[in-house]
Amino acid sequence: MNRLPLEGKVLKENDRIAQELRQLYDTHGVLCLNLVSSPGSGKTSLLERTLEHFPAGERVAVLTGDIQTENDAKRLRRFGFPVQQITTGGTCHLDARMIQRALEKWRLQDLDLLLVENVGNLVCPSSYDLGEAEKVVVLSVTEGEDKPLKYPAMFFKSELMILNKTDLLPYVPFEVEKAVENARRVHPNMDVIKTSCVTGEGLPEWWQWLADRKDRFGAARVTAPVA
Ligand SMILES: Nc1nc2c(ncn2[C@@H]2O[C@H](COP(=O)(O)OP(=O)(O)O)[C@@H](O)[C@H]2O)c(=O)[nH]1
Ligand SMILES: [Mg+2]
Repeated sequence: MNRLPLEGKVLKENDRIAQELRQLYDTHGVLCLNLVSSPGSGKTSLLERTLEHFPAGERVAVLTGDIQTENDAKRLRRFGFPVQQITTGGTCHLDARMIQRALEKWRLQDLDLLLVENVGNLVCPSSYDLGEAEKVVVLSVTEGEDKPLKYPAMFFKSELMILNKTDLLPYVPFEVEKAVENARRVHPNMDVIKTSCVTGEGLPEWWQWLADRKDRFGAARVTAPVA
């Protein structure tokens, strides 16, 4: 009986903190992106290939969320950039408070880019704003072309769909055009990049997308940069 009002309150509180985070990112010129997908689509693999590509001086950090284990943080720390694991202990999404707590350990003025890997789940993370500039949804070719239609909120709220594991296309019945069409039925003109974290296909396009987003974010900032 009390479920809806309570849920509404939690989401309202989350939105308040997310707004504080957004203001903080703006003040310090940090572009925050929230990577979402089902478990196993390749979020951590994409982040590995991204960190591997960055020069040592890149001002990037990663927060990676899972219900249990430090596995993803261990995979990502190998590249020398700041990485923190957030274990939710059962919660199916990251929320803004978890991000706020994690960020207490870092100086935002040392960063230009914050990449957040959300808990693998195509439902709950769509309801929790983390103060990010944009969401990026990863869909892999083993999941079926219909997922954008089944989980529309996630695709509607994401600016970019990474269609990952294209190296597996010869082995699975998956129509790329259909998947893109479904995504764009939910989110017209959504950006789409096809990648393989195994062969490296499409990764330069993703890196370029990131660079363009950083430039666009920098140009659109409303607050003057802080020293
Ligand atoms: N064949 C293939 N496997 C991939 C690709 N990207 C990730 N994987 C594999 O998919 C599994 C899940 O990847 P992971 O990055 O942990 O996914 P996450 O749960 O979304 O973070 C791992 O076994 C990866 O090696 C890809 O592009 N092609
Ligand atoms: Mg992962």
